[in-house]
Amino acid sequence: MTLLVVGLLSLGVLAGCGGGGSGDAIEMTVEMGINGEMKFTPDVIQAKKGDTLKITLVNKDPAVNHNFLIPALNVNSGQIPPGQTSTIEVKITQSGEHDIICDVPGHREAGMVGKLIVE
Ligand SMILES: [Cu+2]
Repeated sequence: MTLLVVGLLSLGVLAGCGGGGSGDAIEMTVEMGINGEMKFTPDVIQAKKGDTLKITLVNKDPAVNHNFLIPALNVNSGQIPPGQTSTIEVKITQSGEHDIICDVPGHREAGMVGKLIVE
């Protein structure tokens, strides 16, 4: 029940904040650890150089901390406990394909990786 309420609330927040905007500021949500799986959802993010991404990170995992790093851009969310949300801003300064990882021990190896693809 609590999870359902939280889910509905976050949908409401997304609907409230989404749409339109100032051109190069892009809001998105990345969920982590859905059903306890070592995954980012989505695991591919596309952007253009010069964009600023406002990424809301939602740790859906029932039991495990996760984090979100883009080493090439010096992005590190810090630890996000189960059920918690954190928002980060990422200024896209380099084109190319950048790795996204969770560096909690064992998670990267278990497949908790993604890509930021910058045109
Ligand atoms: Cu993780």
